[in-house]
Amino acid sequence: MSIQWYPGHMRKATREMTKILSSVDVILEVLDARAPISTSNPVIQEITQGKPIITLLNKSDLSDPSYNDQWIDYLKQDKQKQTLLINAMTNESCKKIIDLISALTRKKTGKNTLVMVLGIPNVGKSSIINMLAGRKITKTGNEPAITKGQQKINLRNSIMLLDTPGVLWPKIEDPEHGLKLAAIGSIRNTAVAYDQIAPYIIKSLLQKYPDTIKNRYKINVSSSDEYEVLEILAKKRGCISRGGVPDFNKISEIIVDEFRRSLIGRISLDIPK
Ligand SMILES: Nc1nc2c(ncn2[C@@H]2O[C@H](COP(=O)(O)OP(=O)(O)OP(=O)(O)O)[C@@H](O)[C@H]2O)c(=O)[nH]1
Ligand SMILES: [Mg+2]
Repeated sequence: MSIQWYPGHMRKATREMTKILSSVDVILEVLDARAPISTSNPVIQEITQGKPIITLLNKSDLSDPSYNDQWIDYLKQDKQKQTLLINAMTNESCKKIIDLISALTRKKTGKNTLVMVLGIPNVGKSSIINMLAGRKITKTGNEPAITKGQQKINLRNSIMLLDTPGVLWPKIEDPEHGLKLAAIGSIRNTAVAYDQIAPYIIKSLLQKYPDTIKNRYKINVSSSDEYEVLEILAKKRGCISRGGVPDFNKISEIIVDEFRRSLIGRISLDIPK
């Protein structure tokens, strides 16, 4: 089952990004540090070729710290791009980002530097703009498609930032890829339901982070079957429908929410080879 969530505004946004690209000086490509490969949009890769690109691995406070540096090393193999690991909820990385932008545009004189911020939905593009501006200037929110159109923000140091709506591509062929994007909140819940995402999260935890389930939910997991574990969790959390059957929708919503808020632990879904 491939996943399709490509509403009209994304098609329009991709067209508008392509149109303005010739006047863009630097691209800030935002990826989610929990899934740096899966959050990289092949269409964006294609249209931005030849432009100076700074890749920001955002939400590094949510990803598995033991993989963060490995991902940076891996991404640095691409000599066309500069790469930084960041957390948009703090302003620690502001100076580094501004310095990199300035270094890439040093030769220019007299005119503003236009920096376009690109990425799939919910990776933190608008939050990064607010961090760089030092104030809440663009709308953010923990669901995809918060930003609906381009917005220019003038920083004091002759840098003009361009916020853009998160865009996906017309069809995500690999179902696991789609589930990863849904797990981190980049695909709307109406396109991939909680009771599809939660079994995927549990399966990933059982394979890669088995202790997290034990620690968070205080259960002994002897089963390697994600549905059996979900059933145990439903009972433990009181998610029982009339007639005593486990309410899979309810427990699924809880698991997805706790995963997204990092309550289960700092978990990465793309694992470096
Ligand atoms: N923990 C954590 N949360 C973050 C970080 N960056 C952004 N967020 C949160 O992630 C959610 C999405 O952030 P936005 O800045 O709205 O994301 P966006 O990429 O602009 O999303 P769209 O406009 O919908 O494409 C918000 O709830 C932010 O508070 C981060 O580095 N760490
Ligand atoms: Mg936004």
